[in-house]
Amino acid sequence: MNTKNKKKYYITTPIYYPSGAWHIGHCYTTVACDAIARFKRMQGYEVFYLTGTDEHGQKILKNATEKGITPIEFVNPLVENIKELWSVLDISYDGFIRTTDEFHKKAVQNIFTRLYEKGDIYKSVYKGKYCAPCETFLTETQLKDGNCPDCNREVNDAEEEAYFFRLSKYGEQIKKHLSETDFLVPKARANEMIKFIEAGLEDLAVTRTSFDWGVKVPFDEKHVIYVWIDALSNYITALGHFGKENGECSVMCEPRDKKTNNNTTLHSPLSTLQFWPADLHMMAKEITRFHAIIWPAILLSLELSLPKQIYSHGWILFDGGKMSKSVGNVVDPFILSERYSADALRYFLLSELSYGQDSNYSSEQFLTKVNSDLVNDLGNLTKRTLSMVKQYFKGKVKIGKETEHCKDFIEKVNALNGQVDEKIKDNDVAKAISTIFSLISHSNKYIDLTAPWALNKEGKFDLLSSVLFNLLEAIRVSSTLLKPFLTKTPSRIFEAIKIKEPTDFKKALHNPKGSYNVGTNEAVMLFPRLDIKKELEELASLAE
Ligand code: ME8
Repeated sequence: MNTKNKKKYYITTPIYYPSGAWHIGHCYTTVACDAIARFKRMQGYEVFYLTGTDEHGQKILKNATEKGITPIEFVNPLVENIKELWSVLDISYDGFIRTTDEFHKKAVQNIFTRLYEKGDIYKSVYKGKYCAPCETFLTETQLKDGNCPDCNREVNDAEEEAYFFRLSKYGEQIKKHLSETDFLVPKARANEMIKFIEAGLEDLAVTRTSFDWGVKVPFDEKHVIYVWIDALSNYITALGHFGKENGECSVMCEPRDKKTNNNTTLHSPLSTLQFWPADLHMMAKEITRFHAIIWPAILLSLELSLPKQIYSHGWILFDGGKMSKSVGNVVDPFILSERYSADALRYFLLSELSYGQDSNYSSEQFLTKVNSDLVNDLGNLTKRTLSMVKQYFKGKVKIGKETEHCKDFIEKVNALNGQVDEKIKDNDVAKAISTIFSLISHSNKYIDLTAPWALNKEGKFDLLSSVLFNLLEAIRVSSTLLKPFLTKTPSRIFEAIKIKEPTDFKKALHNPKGSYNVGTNEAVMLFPRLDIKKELEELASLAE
């Protein structure tokens, strides 16, 4: 594939801690980034989508020790499991990085040495507080009511020899960048970060000596590099920066779906370096500070460009992350996708979290959303339209006479692409998908308004053909735009309306069709209607 002249787009999720069972919270960021990555690919960008796992640190060591196994024995099955999860959810990542990858560890050592040689890392004694769950050293001023400002849990006194990174040196520069640009969105989070910097940035302890599950400081091996320098660096080491042979990228996956160009692109090894700076780092709000303050400071010190944007989304809230029997809340993504399909789970996640906001998860909300949007709106529109085209025209319709509301309707269909693109530019996947679904629900209203059955009775076949043609156009355009969000359903719709599945927006959306021949086969059932009461009982038993 010739990728020489394509515009590049680099998007990342956080690298997740393999410390316990994966839940729908982890899926949120990964599915949201996947939708954006697929959207950009369909717009013709050469995309690099990176995800992975953050495997070092005290917490993981503790979990492994408690189980009587080594840390790597502890993380390996969890890493396999998350890859399986991403396969179930059709995540089209181009690279998967593990912080235990040899090339990454070497690159982190090179980064550490570069920072040290620059004079931005120095040795001193760390005295202060440490939050073990967040693996974060904290100063007194950072504590909130004596507790960790991020997780609100208790902190311990700590004192040890450590290397420090001169974070304070970069505070003003980062503050300016946060105030004057859209570097961090939503803006409210940028304002929080500005306040944080104004309260006084202190240098950051970046090594530890009390445990050794981590990357060793190359010139002082009793120190391990504390997790955040190790973890944040993944965004550049994955592309080959600071590697032994600078430019050799070791995390690339083979393209998984060449046919539809839907998944990954095979990037030539040296070209991956050029994906930096990232276009978008996405994460939830609790780790915004690390991405919006510490990471830029490291990059400034390394004299690399800053990422173009950081989007910090809200949380899916559920009973402390646990499945709850009393309300039947299942947060295990494997169970939900197996029972209701990966597309149902993708749809729910993508549409549920409003831009930057939190949202409570409940099984009831999930099931209700599937029934109302996927079964009623999308499923019914496809089924009703196809059965009318078959009944009235033996499957064949073409563009014809237009009434005033036909014109309005087609204008709406034609405007959809631009509207969805605007939302994606804002990283607002929920608005993007709801914009598509509002056309779908509007199409159902258009059926009621134009009453094709009456047109048939009155013998207005030209108009009837036109109405049904317009509906097929709405289905075709909305399914094309839905492809980045739902990965299986649009293919089934294209099969049902008998057109070739589009692989890029430009060709598909700028070439309106003049006619359809959908054949006379039985209509497809996209999503079966759920009996909510029964499903809640089933889920309650699965949540045990
Ligand atoms: O913080 N709602 O890893 P982590 C929404 N290793 N998003 C959620 C979520 C929820 N309930 N739960 C998890 C780490 N997430 C570090 C990151 S990056 C250099 C290092 C998502 O396993 C969300 O993206 O705790 C959140 O920021 C991330 O998982 C935290 O993952």
